[in-house]
Amino acid sequence: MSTEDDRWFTEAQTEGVRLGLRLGREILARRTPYQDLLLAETTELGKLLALDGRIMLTERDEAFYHEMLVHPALFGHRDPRRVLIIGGGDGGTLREVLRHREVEEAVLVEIDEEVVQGCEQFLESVHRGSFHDPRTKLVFKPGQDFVKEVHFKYDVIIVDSSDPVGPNLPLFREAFFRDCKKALRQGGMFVCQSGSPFYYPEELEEVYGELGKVFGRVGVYLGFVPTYPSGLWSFCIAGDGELPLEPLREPNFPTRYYTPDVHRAAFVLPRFVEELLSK
Ligand code: SPD
Repeated sequence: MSTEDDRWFTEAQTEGVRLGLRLGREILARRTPYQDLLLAETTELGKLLALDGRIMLTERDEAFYHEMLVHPALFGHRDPRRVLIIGGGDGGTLREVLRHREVEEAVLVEIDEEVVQGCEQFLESVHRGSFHDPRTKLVFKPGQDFVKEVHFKYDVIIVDSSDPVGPNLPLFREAFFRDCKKALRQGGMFVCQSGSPFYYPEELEEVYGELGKVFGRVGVYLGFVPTYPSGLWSFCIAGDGELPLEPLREPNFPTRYYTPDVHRAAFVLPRFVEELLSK
């Protein structure tokens, strides 16, 4: 941050690379029981949500991320009625899930109630009322505890977490993936964000490897999120049946990034990503 009228939010994307967003009005800045929460206006990208100094979303590009986290699994599943979301307290993933008319129930499990409260109040453009949809159930507890104890089964489990550091690490480990597999119905799919293959190839490699110990099939696909490190973003999708390389339905709602062709193309990987997955 610099002077009063020239304040910047700077994320250290690596030890030697930073991304800076010029800020306008600060909306909310507080320490919750779990993390530092910041909501602020930026001068070019709309509102910013950052947790522990990491960009979770900006209004300008959040749809790119949320659509790509949700739609390959939901359009690739034959009948996605019950969906479990771990994390995603801003409501963007929930919003995209609820756009699928097949979905009868969406359970969102978020560790930090203050994230949901802050986003509900100040990020209407992101959640669009999804917290109050009659199909939504909100649970506040660590995702790993929820899946360990849950008796219901889901068609799709989506992990919308922050990066695999500190308190988020359990959400990227084999034990958690095993509990998720138990919580999936037959034909179910698991999907998570798996970081920047450019700056953090070892994170993707690790998640891919851990998922491979648990699920019969694991796939990787890519999207573009300009405010995440390097912009090129990876997702891992896993299950015991066919991977959803082809969408089974077309969107009957407007999207900003996802199309059926983008869905197919996202699974085509550049050489450096193929190579790191074949190690
Ligand atoms: N490097 C940041 C990755 C964050 C991924 N999840 C963001 C949550 C938005 N719903």
